[in-house]
Amino acid sequence: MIGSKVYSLDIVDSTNEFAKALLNATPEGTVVLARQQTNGRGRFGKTWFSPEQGLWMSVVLRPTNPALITIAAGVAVCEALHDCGVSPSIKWPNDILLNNKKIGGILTETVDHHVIVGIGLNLNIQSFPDDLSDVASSVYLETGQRIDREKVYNRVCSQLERCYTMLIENQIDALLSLWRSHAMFLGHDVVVEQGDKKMTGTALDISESGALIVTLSDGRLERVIGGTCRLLAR
Ligand code: BT5
Repeated sequence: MIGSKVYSLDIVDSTNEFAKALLNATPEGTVVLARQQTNGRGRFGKTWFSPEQGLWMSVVLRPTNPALITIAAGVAVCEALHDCGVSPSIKWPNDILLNNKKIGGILTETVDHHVIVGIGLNLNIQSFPDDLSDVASSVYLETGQRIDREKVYNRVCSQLERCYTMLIENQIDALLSLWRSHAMFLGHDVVVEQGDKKMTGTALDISESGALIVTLSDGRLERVIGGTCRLLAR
């Protein structure tokens, strides 16, 4: 189902924006794929650097419960790269890291009953702007090997199909187990920021709804939805 209809573009502002314009007229599983984005976006309107040599795609889904879509997509991306010989990790909630550098991200947007899952992966990008070079990298820069974009794309579609099926068939335990197997920071002290709120604690687990469960220093458990998370510097 995923990828049975594909809009394959050379250049677009943002695959998520292109997908939004199609929503009511396209089947579930439609993919928008672009070689380059001129206005790629991250969460909260942040800019996403999207030159050629990356995988920039969006998938239209219509889940009854969209809560775990970002989690399912993160697992799918890790499993897909694993199938291609690369082993990245997930940093809750939506970052894909390799050697502690961000090589990808997921942007999930909901419009009415549609969910657009945007996936960005830095595959063979050879350099990054100065403001990103400390935090971002690509599979090529981290492994020294070029990775086949077509192969990664195909694996992402099949793994997303697999993880989405787990979600709609309510195999949540199995999906969360897979997520845990790729997750970094579990058991570590972290700082979590959610809007104006900043918390320090130990990342304990993920909840059935995709929240990060953090044990605060006074022993209370906090469930964090959205936001960002980083290791506590010692
Ligand atoms: C994300 O946002 O990580 C989600 C990125 C989703 C991009 C895909 S590409 C296909 C689809 N179409 C779109 O327009 N978007 C999706 P967030 O967690 O908010 O991270 C954004 C931050 O990551 C930026 O503020 C930068 O610091 C950093 N960044 C920007 N471009 C990057 C890149 N190519 N690789 C790694 N980090 C980057």
